[in-house]
Amino acid sequence: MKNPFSEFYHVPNSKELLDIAFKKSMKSSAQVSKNAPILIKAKKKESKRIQVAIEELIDRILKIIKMVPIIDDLPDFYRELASILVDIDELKLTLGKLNGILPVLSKIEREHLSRLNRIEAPKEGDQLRRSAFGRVSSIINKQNKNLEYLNQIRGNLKEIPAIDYTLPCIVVAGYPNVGKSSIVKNISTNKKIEIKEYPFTTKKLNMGHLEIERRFHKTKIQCLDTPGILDRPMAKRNKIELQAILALRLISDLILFVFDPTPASGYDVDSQIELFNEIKENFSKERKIEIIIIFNKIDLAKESEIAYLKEKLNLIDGQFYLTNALSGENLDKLISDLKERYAEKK
Ligand SMILES: Nc1nc2c(ncn2[C@@H]2O[C@H](COP(=O)(O)OP(=O)(O)OP(=O)(O)O)[C@@H](O)[C@H]2O)c(=O)[nH]1
Ligand SMILES: [Mg+2]
Repeated sequence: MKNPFSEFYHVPNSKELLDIAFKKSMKSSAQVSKNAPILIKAKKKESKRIQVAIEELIDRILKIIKMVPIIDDLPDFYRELASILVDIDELKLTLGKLNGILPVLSKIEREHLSRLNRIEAPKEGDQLRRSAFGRVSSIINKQNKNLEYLNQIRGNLKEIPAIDYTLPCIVVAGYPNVGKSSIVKNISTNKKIEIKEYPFTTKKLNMGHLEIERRFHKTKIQCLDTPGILDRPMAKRNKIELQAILALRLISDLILFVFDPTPASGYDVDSQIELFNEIKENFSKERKIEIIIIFNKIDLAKESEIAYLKEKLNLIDGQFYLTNALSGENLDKLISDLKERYAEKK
C-alpha cells in the first residue's frame, strides 16, 4: 500500500489561514437589490463577509484534521513506524485542540450575525465585522503552535516508504557505515540513496526494487535499506535504529546482513557478530526467515580479517558473499541469487 501519510499535505500556519479566509471574505458579494436601503445593504454585505470568512476557516481546519490518518487504524508496520517517528499522544492532543475551536468559531458567527440583524446604522455593520474578525484572528493565532507542529511531523511521516504487501521484501541490515546503502543502491532501482563516509548517514527506511522475470510475466521484489543498528539493549536504541528493528520484525521475508570485516566502518567485528546473533535469534529463527550473509569492502579486507569472521560465524566458503559495493564486484552474483529465489515463488 502507498504511504498512508502521502496525502498529509502542507499545513498552513495561522497567518496563512487567516489571509486566505479574510481575502475570500472581502471578495464575496451579497445578493442584494440595488434599490435596497443602505442599512439593509450593510447588514447583508457584512453578514456575508462574516459567514464566508468563518466557514472558510472551519472548512480548512476540518480538511487539515481529516488529512491525518487515524493512527490506530493503520496496519501494524505503519502504526508502529509512526509511533517511532512522532509522539502519537501529542498528535492526538493537537488534533483535538484544533477540533475544539470549530464550535467556538461557529458560535462567533451566530452571535455576530444576530447582532448584525439589530444594527441601526450602516457603520455599526463594519464595526461588527471587524469585531468578529478580531476574535477569530485571536483564536486562530492561538493555534499557530499546533498548526506548525503538524507541519513539522508531516516532514517525518511523508518519508515513510510505500510497502507492497503482495511482493517479497528483502531487508538489508547491519552495523552503521558497513555499506548497506551502497549495496541497495547498486542492486536496486533506487539510485537516490545517500551514501557518506560517516555512520548513521541513513536515518530512515529507503525502498528500492529489483525486477524479476517469471515465466509469463515480470514482477518485482522489494529491497529495503535500513539505518545502522548498534549492539546494545533494545531500550537504549534510538529512533533511527528502531526503524531498522521494526522492518526486520514486521516486513522482512529475507534478511541481508552486511558485515564490514575491516576497521573502515569504525566499529569492531565482534560487536557486529553480536548484532548478527541477536537478529538471527529474534527475527530469523522465530519467523523462519533466512539470512544472507555479506562480507563487504573486500577491496580493503585482509585475508586474516575475512578468516576471523568466517571462523567466528562458523561458515564455510559458499555460505557468504564477498562483495565490493564500490566496484559492484560479486553483487551480480547476489542479484542472480535473489532473482532465482523469487523466480517461481509467489
Ligand atoms: N572501500 C570500500 N568502501 C565502501 C564499500 N562499500 C561502502 N563503502 C564506503 O563506506 C562508507 C559507508 O557506506 P554506506 O553505504 O553509506 O554505509 P551504510 O551501511 O549505509 O551506513 P549507514 O547508513 O550510516 O548505516 C561510504 O564511504 C562508502 O563509500 C566497499 O565495498 N569498499
Ligand atoms: Mg546507509
